Formats: sequence, structure tokens, C-alpha cells
Amino acid sequence: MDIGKDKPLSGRISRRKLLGGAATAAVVLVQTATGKAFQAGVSVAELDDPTKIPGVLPGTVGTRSSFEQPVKKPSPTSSRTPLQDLYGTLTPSDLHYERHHGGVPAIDPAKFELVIHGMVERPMVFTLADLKRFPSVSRLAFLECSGNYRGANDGKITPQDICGLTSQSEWTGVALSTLFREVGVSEKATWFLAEGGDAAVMTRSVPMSKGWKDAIIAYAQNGEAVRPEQGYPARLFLPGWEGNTSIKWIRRIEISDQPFMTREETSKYTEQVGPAKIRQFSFTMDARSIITYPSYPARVEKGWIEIRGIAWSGRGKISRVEVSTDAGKSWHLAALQEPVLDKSLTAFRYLWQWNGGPTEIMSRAVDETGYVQPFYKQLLAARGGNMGYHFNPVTAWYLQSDGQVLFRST
Ligand SMILES: Nc1nc2c(c(=O)[nH]1)N[C@H]1C(S)=C(S)[C@@H](COP(=O)(O)O)O[C@H]1N2
Ligand SMILES: [Mo]
Repeated sequence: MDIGKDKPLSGRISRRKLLGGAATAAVVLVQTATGKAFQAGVSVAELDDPTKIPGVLPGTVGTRSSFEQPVKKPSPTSSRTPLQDLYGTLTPSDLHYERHHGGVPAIDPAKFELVIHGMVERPMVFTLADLKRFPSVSRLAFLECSGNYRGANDGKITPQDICGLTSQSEWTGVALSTLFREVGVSEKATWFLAEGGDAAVMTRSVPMSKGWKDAIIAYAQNGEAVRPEQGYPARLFLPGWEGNTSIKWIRRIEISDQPFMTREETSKYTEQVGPAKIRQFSFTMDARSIITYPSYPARVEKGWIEIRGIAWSGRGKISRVEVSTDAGKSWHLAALQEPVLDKSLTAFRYLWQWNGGPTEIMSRAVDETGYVQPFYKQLLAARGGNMGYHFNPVTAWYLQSDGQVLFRST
């Protein structure tokens, strides 16, 4: 059967439409194992029938299809994960959000050292090889910057703009509790300092209880060495806590019986929670969710739509996600993708038939502690205008009658 370029595949969908529309002229640059590029600059319409020519030979590293180009959105201080372009819950490592206060340092793994000292029996220096000799642990968990905030906007903002400082990886390394035992941490210790070896020499104080419970010194991310942007060759990873406590390029841990009141713990990383109340050491990330499809810049057609999104909570597991398709008047339970993991992104979906009338759709996450994701107006009432940190409001999407989806505040 001839499925020629412009002949319809079915009554409704032509091949061109499937490939992204007649205007598509993707540049296909395929690098072979021997480094020879071919099919460079070929437009979709000119692509040869793939069943008539041999394909590309196996290579040394895989590539992303040239038809798929999800990218992080950089600013001088961070770059955001394109949540609207992703599926499931695992963030491809090269799309993990980045936040660094002094740029990405180049660290020779052979020279890497982690010092643990202070209130310990045996101050010690660990090389990367030392860390890898200890029993290892792996866990899937999200990381979110506590400054995961959206700016003023005209409704034309994506999930990436709204909360793209959220990503998820499988982190592998040594449990910090293992190292605590190795150095013989004093029973009187209550806090430790984590210090990075980047130009910012970023430091944060962390309660010992978190260190004992589930802290990891991670040297791997999604099955390979941690990426430079994520802290190569090793970082602290604190599941469910504000991203800034997961010190990258970790080089020193000092054990103490009080917090260190570092630069980041005075002017930064404190937030207003009432007219005359400031919160400090607000480590846990609250529950949040967002519908990633449909979302801006998508345009949808009337009929069945699978509303899809992600939900997460630093307090534990997501217990339910509720979806509203009538601007919050009524709510329905979304289906959660199993397994629902502790402090992990959880995918949800809700099948809905859109009649084409303008409406607002939104999602609301509830976690296992009973915490309910607030509306923007509730956050505003509780905090006043000062909302840069720990910002987790319900996000609404407005569906215009022409199918265009736009951001709406709640
Ligand atoms: N050494 C060091 N660690 C750091 C930072 C930094 O600037 N330097 N940024 C922190 C902040 S604010 C966040 S949100 C996370 C971001 O981690 P990621 O870039 O792997 O997503 O790293 C944290 N750890
Ligand atoms: Mo952050």
C-alpha cells in the first residue's frame, strides 16, 4: 500500500500532520559512529522511506530525536525544566533544573575530598573512591528550589515558567548516616554544616535528625555519575527539603550542637508567613501539583482530553489529587500512577470530555499528612505580598472557546 507523503493515513490525519504540519522543515543531523554526518539539512518532506535505506549504525552515546527538542529555560541564576514537554515522572538528566549561586565549578574527581569534622571521635577525609566503597543506597526523589516562583505575566506562561525549578532523578550514593557512624558523631550533636566547593562556597545548617534519617551523599544520578550542573562528583541530597539544602560539590561537613547562621540563613531562605512573622529553617517543601497537559502553549480540540499532571510533597506520599474542570466549583479524584513513592513526583490523570465552552481546569494535591495545596488567594491572605519562597498555589488553566490554553491565577 502506498502511504505517500500527502496521502491521508486515515480519514482525518494526514502523514504531514502527524509529522508536525506542512511547515515542518526539521534539520536532521545524524552523527554516525565514525563521525560522518549524513542527511544533514534534509526537510521532513524529503526524508527517504526508512524501509528502503539502511539506518544509522550503533554509536557511543544515544541521541534525542531531532524532532523532539525539549530545552531548559535559562536565566542568569537558574534554568528550568520543560515540564510541559515531559512524560511520566523521571526528568532526563540533561533537563534537570539548575540553580547555582556561583556557576558550575570544574572539579577533578581524583582530587575530590570530603572532610567530616567537629563533634566527632575521628575527623576524617573521604576521597570519591572511599565514598564508593561504602554500602550504597538509591532512591527516586524530586528536588525543588524553594524559590520556585513565577513572575508577573500575561497568561502566556508554561509549567516550566510556573514551577520548572522541580525535577526528579534516581539518586545513588552513600547514606550520610553511614559516614556519621564511621567518624563517630557525638551524641550531643544536633546540627551539621554542609559546605560546597563552588565559587559561592554555599553553606547551610541541617539538623542531625535529617542526616541520620535519609540524607545521601550522592555520586550518581539516573544511573550515571552526577552531572556537573548537579554537583559532580558528589552532592548532599536531602529528600523533600528545599533544594538549597542539598549542597552540591560537597567538600566539608562540620558537626555541631547549634545552627551555624550562615549567609544563606539570614537574609535568604526565610519567608514571611504573617503580617509580623518570619519563618526560618523552613526546610520541608509543601505539597504542590500542576496540570502539564493541557497547559500553555497548547491548543486543544473539543471532545475527550486526558488531563495530565504531576504532584509532589516534601512531607511524604501524595494521597490524592483532585481535578476541577469548572473553575473550582466541583472536584473529581484523579487516577494516580503507581507506584506512589515517598517524596517523589507522582503522575496523575483525569479523563474529561470538553464541550468547547470556555472554562478553567485546575488540580489540587493532598499529601499523606492531610496537607492540602492552597489557592493563590489563601497564600496571599496568609503571607501578604511577600511570596518568593515556598510558593505552591493551585494553578489554573483557562480554556478559551478556540481551544487556546492560558494561565490563570487562583
Ligand atoms: N554548592 C552549592 N550547592 C547548591 C547551590 C549552590 O549554588 N552551590 N544551589 C542550591 C540551590 S538554591 C538549589 S535549588 C539546588 C539546585 O540543585 P540542581 O542545580 O541540581 O537542580 O542546589 C543547591 N545546592
Ligand atoms: Mo534553590
